[in-house]
Amino acid sequence: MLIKLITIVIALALIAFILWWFFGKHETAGGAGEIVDGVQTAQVDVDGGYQPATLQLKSGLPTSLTFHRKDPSPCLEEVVFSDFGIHEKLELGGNKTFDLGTLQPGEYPWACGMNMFHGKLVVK
Ligand SMILES: [Cu+2]
Repeated sequence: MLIKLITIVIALALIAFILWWFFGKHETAGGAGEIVDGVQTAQVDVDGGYQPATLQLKSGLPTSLTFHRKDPSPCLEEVVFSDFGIHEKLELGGNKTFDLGTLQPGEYPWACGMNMFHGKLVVK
């Protein structure tokens, strides 16, 4: 009787965990910029998507964003950042730095060349 009860409890816990794993909101905190001598810099690793996919930045500072591509898939070889007129190829294993100027508050999305992977800057 007790064994049965324990089994049911474990089964329910397992189901709850599976549901959480697949459907729960895994809130990724996102990355932040680094401010050195009044210039804000941030880096995004391109590796099976964008890490971090959300960057929290401050407005009113000259900002540069670097993409570091680790992923060989052709899907991620281009980055499109329409708010800044950017549509560039990323070299595998290389860094590409974009000068974004001084940012205004808002959200600025970017995507891969096929619009399958997405990331965004959240500027406050
Ligand atoms: Cu793509």
